[in-house]
Amino acid sequence: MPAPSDNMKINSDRLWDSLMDMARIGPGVAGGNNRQTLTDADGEGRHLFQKWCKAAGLTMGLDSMGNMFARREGTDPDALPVYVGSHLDTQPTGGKYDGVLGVLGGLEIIRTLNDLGVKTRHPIVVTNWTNEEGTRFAPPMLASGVFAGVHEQDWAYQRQDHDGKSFGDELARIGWKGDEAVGARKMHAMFELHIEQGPILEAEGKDIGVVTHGQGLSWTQVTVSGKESHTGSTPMPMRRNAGLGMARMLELVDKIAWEHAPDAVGAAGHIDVYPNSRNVIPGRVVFTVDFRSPDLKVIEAMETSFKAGATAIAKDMDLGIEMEKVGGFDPVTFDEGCVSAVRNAAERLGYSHRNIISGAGHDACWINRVAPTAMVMCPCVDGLSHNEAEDISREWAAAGTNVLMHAVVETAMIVE
Ligand code: HGY
Ligand code: MN
Ligand code: MN
Repeated sequence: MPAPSDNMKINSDRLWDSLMDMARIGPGVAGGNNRQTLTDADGEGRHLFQKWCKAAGLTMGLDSMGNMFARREGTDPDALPVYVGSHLDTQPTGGKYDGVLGVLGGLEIIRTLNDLGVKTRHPIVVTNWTNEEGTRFAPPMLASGVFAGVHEQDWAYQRQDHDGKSFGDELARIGWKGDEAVGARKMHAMFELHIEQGPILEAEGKDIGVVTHGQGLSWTQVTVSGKESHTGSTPMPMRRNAGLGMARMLELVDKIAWEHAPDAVGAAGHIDVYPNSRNVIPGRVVFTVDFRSPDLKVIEAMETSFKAGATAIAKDMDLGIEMEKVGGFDPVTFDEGCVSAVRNAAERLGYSHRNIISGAGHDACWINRVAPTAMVMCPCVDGLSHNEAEDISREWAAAGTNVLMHAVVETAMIVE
């Protein structure tokens, strides 16, 4: 079967216009997006994506986790489809490209193949995975995790947000709970295009990241309990300050990550303080420790070190402590064949490229368990993401989508 010719390119203006149109839904306060999963804005974004898919002649499937599957027929109806996609949900201070580029890049492939009248043997399915971010309902990549058999659907449905609303109820409320059994679909392969969300590609002047691996992640939710009391009239020796305990534990997280440099990272992005009143010593704090590394042993060592250190801090300060693992996945090695398809595409198209390990988690990390999977990355400005100032150039978006298209079409096999 012929490889795509090197002059087969996407319509970069059309891609950019679609990115900007989607960015108008669930706007943030500083030029980015706040289109959190299963909110009305997420529902609106889904409707827009569905409208575009219909206009491109695709048939839409929807499973019981709200995953969307827009299918373009191949010449062989029995051939397993090649999937391409990412996520439309964003962080509360999200950018316009995290996840969205991968979904709309997949749609742009379809639009281009339609323009060129190109047929493929395998069907191609553009996918929007529900709740990749895990910010409203932990853990991240929740729906692709259920699809890959990592999480049970009933457990996922019961995940609650900060206001006690459940995933299952919210999915039904926005009207995107499908009848299709999640995970029933079989894939020939899956490709995901994503911005790097780190500084390497831009710093090295590389157009494309050929993602060979994804680093692993561990999320531990920590609840520290002390005693609310007056910040003015309570003598220092009588205080049981949960906020101070947390501060010492966050110092410990940072210290542990540095001890495992250069590849390990650690922080806490989620912090709740109760009662969070200016003149009350915090009686309870809840925070989530996020450790990551390409090496599973390092992740486990960081978890063990933190647990021991945090327990000692709590004991020393007469505080209560509970720790619960609320998210995690092992480091991932992507499929050699799919990774080569990405690398060959970058070479055929003349883009500079380098192998890279993904610092962030992605739906592809779970789907890699059930189908040959690989990722394409493009640079982002200053490596910034999960910030409304997240930015990419049109050229980077086009390069990433062209490579994605060539990898997908080569795998789906062009039919003359
Ligand atoms: O947390 C992550 O790595 C992803 O952005 N959800
Ligand atoms: Mn993402
Ligand atoms: Mn993200």
